[in-house]
Amino acid sequence: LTVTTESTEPIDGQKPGTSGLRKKTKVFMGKNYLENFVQSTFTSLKSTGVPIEGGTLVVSGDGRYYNKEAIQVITKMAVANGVKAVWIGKDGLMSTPAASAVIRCREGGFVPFGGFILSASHNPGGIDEDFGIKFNCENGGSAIEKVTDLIYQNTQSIKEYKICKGFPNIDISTCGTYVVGDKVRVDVFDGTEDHVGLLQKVFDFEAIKKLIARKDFSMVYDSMNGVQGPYARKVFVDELGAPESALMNAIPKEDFGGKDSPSHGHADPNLTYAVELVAKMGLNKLGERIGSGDSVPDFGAAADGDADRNMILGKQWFVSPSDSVAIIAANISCIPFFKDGLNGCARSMPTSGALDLVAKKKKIPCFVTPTGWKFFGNLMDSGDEKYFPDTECYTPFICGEESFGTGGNHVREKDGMWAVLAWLQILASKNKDESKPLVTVEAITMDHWKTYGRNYYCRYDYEGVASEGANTMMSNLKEKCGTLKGEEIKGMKVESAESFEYHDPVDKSVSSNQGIKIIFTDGSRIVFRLSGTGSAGATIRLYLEKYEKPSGNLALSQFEVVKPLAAIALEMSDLTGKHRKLHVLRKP
Ligand code: VG1
Ligand code: CO
Repeated sequence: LTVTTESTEPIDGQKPGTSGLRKKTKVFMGKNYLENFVQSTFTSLKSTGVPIEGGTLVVSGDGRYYNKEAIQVITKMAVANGVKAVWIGKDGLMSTPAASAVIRCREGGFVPFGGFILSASHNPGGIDEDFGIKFNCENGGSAIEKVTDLIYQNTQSIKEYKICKGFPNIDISTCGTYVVGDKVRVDVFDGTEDHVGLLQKVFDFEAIKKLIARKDFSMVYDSMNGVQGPYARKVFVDELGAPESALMNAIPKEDFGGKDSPSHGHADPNLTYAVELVAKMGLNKLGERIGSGDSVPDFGAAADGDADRNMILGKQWFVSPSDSVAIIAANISCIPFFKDGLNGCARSMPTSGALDLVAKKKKIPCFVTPTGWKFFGNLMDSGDEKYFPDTECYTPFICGEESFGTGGNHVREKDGMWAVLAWLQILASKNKDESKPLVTVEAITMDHWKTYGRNYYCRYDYEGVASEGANTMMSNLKEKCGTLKGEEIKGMKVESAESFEYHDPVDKSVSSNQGIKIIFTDGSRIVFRLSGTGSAGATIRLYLEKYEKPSGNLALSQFEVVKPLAAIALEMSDLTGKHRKLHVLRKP
């Protein structure tokens, strides 16, 4: 196993965003692009004392184009950097939450120091689309900013990388253990094992099985041709007894079905892209009912490309992600893992305040973090004496984001399958008696609103904006914040305006410039922020929210309700309708 040291030069723009480094696939395929990032990661880890030499590394991805090739390159570089064991999912596949589960709990005689997840999540895949890579640490969570900043620094000064060119390509289509040369060991295994095993400990599968067996209950699950297919088959069909026909698009594809598929290759579980599922559930793209609903299943759900996102639907009913996490929190004792309740919960800042209301009633803290799952990790690790000896423990813990991400502390990533099982478990617990009519997803949502009120919510995405213009807009808004307080705009008075800054209560780190947050005296809210997951240009996200109390009108169109806020937001920011794309809509 001869190690070669190849010379290289820094490549611009290798700064990880909200969730890793994402670029056009061809950029990743360019000379040294992947190699520079991987070497910079190893160098950073070594400099902070992570035991790479002799260590175990997990490498897998969501199966998009270039996944398999990248795995071979990373394996050869890992070995050259001293790694002694590499763990790879069969066919190179592992969903993002599954990779987190493998890093945290797989029993293979070694404890991995982390893993590379190859994914650009919901972004389309293919040679002309997107590829991505991120490093997850020993806790199974995406590297925190301190680490990604260091990796970025190293990409700017890199001069060489190490690779074992002679290391054989591993046959990742066959499970097995490959021992190469001086006792380097590569394990290829079924990437669903650990994750599904863990979920069986979190949920009561028998109870869910009984729900699925009810004659008056039917469900469908859309894997959107992403990595979730094999997991969906194992969980819903093999374990829970759902018919094969409950599975949609369950075969992972390198392009997630491509441009000509109903989703246009966007494995993104929302009303816009999960076209087939949404139609099957008797809804249109705006979340409005179409047709009589007669043959519509009682439950529908979908995952994104790397299966960390989820969408929850009932019969002709859409559950917004912000509501979903709140409803799960309100019903948390239905789930065995949380039978003793929660110690804390969290949401990203742009996510609606529905969860806060539940937390208040439960008298537990609700943390508000910047966008991106990595900020939840410290909160979930807070009880870990090894890292945070003097911190209050916030686990058991759940958290969510408005962008269809929900999860708990069983792993350190959002978990699309977890969210679906959480809903099924809640449904199962409310539907134990088969002689009574089914308590539906809609009824559970309505009940929730009648108890807590409804946070009408809408998000607009302005895609393909020039970066410079977007940055100027954000800095103008930041400047305006200083004088907005007390001002009246279109009949609404500003209560506060600020650029969101997060102070991590566990490691005390500070993250600034996480979005502009404007709150009005009636509690309504406008948030602006720049996306950190794009592969080119900029995307501005605008989030609007208006709260209605339990006794108020809970059955309006959220689009109509937030319209006045949209008008104010446009006036403040000089955004025009030109790039606007409606992202999330819901209508009862
Ligand atoms: C988006 C979402 C964010 C999510 C991130 C990663 O980030 O808004 O909530 O955590 O994607 O999700 P941004 O910076 O583009 O707004 V995934 O499923 O793409 O890993
Ligand atoms: Co994802």
